Amino acid sequence: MTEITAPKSPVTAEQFADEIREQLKYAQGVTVEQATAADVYVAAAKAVRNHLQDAWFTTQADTVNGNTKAVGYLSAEFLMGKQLENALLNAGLTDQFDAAVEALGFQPKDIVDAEYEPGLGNGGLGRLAACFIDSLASLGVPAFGYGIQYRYGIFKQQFDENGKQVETPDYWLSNEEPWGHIDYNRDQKVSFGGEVVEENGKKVWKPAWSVRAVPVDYLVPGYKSQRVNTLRLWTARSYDEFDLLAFNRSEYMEAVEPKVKAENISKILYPEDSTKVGKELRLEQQYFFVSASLHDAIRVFYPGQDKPDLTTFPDKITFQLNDTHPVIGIPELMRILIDEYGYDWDTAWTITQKTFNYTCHTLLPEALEVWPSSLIGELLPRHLEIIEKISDQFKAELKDKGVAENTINDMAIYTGDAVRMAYLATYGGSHVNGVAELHSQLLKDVTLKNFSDAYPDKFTNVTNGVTPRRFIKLANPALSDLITEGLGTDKWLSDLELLQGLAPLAQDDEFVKKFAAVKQANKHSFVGFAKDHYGIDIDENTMFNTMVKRLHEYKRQSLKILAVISRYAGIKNGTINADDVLPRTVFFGAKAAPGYYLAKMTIQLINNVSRVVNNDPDVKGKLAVHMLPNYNIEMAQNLIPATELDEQISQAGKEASGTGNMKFALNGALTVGTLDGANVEIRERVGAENFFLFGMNVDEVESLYATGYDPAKYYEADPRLKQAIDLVAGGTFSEGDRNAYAPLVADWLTKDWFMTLADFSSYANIQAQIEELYTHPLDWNRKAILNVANSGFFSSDRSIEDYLERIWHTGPLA
Ligand code: 26M
Repeated sequence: MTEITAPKSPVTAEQFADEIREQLKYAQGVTVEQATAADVYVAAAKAVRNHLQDAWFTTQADTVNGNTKAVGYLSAEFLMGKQLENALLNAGLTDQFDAAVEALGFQPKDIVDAEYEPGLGNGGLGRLAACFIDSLASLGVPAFGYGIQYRYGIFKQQFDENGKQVETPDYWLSNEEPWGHIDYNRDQKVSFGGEVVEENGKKVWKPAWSVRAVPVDYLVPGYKSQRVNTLRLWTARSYDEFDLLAFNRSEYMEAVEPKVKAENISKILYPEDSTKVGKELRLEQQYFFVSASLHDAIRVFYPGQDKPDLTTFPDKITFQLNDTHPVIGIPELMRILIDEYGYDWDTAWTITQKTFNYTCHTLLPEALEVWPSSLIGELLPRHLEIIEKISDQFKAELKDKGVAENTINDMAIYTGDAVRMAYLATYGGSHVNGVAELHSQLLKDVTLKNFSDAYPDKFTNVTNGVTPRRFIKLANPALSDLITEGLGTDKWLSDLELLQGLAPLAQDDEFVKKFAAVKQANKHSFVGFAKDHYGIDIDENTMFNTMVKRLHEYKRQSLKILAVISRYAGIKNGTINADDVLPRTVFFGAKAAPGYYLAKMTIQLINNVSRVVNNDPDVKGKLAVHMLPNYNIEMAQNLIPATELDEQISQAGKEASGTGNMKFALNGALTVGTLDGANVEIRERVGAENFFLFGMNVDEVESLYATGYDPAKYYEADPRLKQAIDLVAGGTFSEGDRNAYAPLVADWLTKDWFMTLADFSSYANIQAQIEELYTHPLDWNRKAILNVANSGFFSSDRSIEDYLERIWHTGPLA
């Protein structure tokens, strides 16, 4: 762990208020009297950004001139969340800001809330990238995040009167965005299409069209590190403002077509998560940001050099491929080295392989990207040739290693019809990692088994983590204060294993009561938040039970809603004595990919269960269900600290890691979960007695598949399950319409690919244990404290330390 010094207080509150006034006057052009909260937000953002500027310059200079290899994190998604509070915290300006805006006649919270959350990611993968760049800066490691500044982020989710998801565009740039520096003078040209010709025995790519990649730089301040790294997001611009020939033919609309086509590339984030879409525009996006980023890195590290010695490139920067989305970077670097800088193939290959590493974030075979060769050939003809040659070289290498012919064929990068990006990434880089112990093991044993047999040393694990700055300090200030009080220091914010010092306090009843009071206060705050944002009334004296994540069959929101329905039915028909029922409020939050039929139907079902249950006087005070719209980082920061019971109930062997699970444990929720992803490690660390485990493990799932899985058997065997499914099928949640959920019901009874029904009984049974414990608040909270105390491992700082040691082989700037 690097020594971290406390920041000096650079300004007084009065000075900071003056800086805000100055921004209002000269940048916004409004008087203090005219200023709204939105104006003050923009002014404060610019003021705090100014404070980071010198540290940003110094960090850039040290990155280029020092001898510490930098990290390039290539990611199609960075789900940053709101920036102001985080920037203030890391700049050490929080107190000055609070006092300054009060002096200007505003509430700090209103100013912070005025920021519009950028949604440049889908879920876990994008948020992980955001946590990682925070940790890199906090550890003082020189790093660049490289991605796309989409004009439209993840869609905003609403529900219609039938409870169906409705997606609306997220035009996050419609108001002034004060954080990004657009830098037209450090643009890159990215080309597409055309053909490859031979000139003087050399392959020459003659592209058909090009776009201008313009960087927008975001400052990434480290917490107490005095370092500010760069997040460089590319926006696509046209070189031809309009087509003069078309214009002269008076085809006015056609004249702007090239501009439209070019600017389309960075227009929208694909809202799929864990499915490949195989769309041309998606490949254009991937190549666009990767090509621009690689050229940018060469520009940065070899300034003004026409003939740089790029054999040193892997000593300057190591690139992490965040899933397969940036993997086209491997043939692109080959092309740059060979075609643009004249290196021979073998030298180029050595450089390329040393430069890249690949993180896999899935186990679902359908999520591993495979691109049709025809598409790559049309869009990137030179790259397809290079990929074919890499594929041939790979085959020859495997043959030399004595790998069997049919295995070699199974491992093909290029199949003739298609290119398998995960295989290209595995061969084309130095290391491959999974994101939790179980996941990395399954990658080696199943998904990439042949590769792991051939290259055992390439494979490693780095368990995910989350930044404690955003997800404890900012999200849960009350708990943060209590932790600091309990430990006698706030150093835990940059050394999260210090939380272990809280473990003895789980036996101190006074501390446990304080901890319980913090949770209650957070519940109270969330009640207010929910009233403000969703107009709903929540009883804070019920157990807050939460399941928030993308909607996917493997995550099994179905299991949760079926258990809720079963509980509802039980109370209604008296099989459960209403007096014995522990009052619960169940929160769901989940976006479904717009084309994912069963996922959207599940959302509709949850909304309608919510409507029926919340309006039924028979269960009033016992059970309430809320499907909160538009789950995003802001909601996570408000809901996680208020949650008492967290659901991590994916089918074993399907969730690569999960990171929500870590955020909940660190905020003192108990988890009900399966042995999947990082749940396994969370349970090991917090102790089996402090985790509600249920369901089949990976081996049991496998053997059930092998012997033939028949979900109907489970439906017949557990009357609670049968009753729940019958209510859905019978129209209870569709005003009598028996067809409304027929596809969902049919899927449960005949396919149930993720074995929801098989795990139902075990899940329903563990509820008794959960509720028993909850009736003993001191015992419950002792366990919750032990979850906090033993989850320090799940800091993204630790993840980054693991990457540094196992993969990147670099460290902090001197
Ligand atoms: C692919 C093609 C086209 C459009 C979108 C995609 C795509 C986008 C995001 C595919 C997958 C995407 O994300 C996968 C993901 O979020 N995986 C999650 O990664 C987390 C961080 O490692 C893990 O904690 C989760 O378990 C894993 O599901």
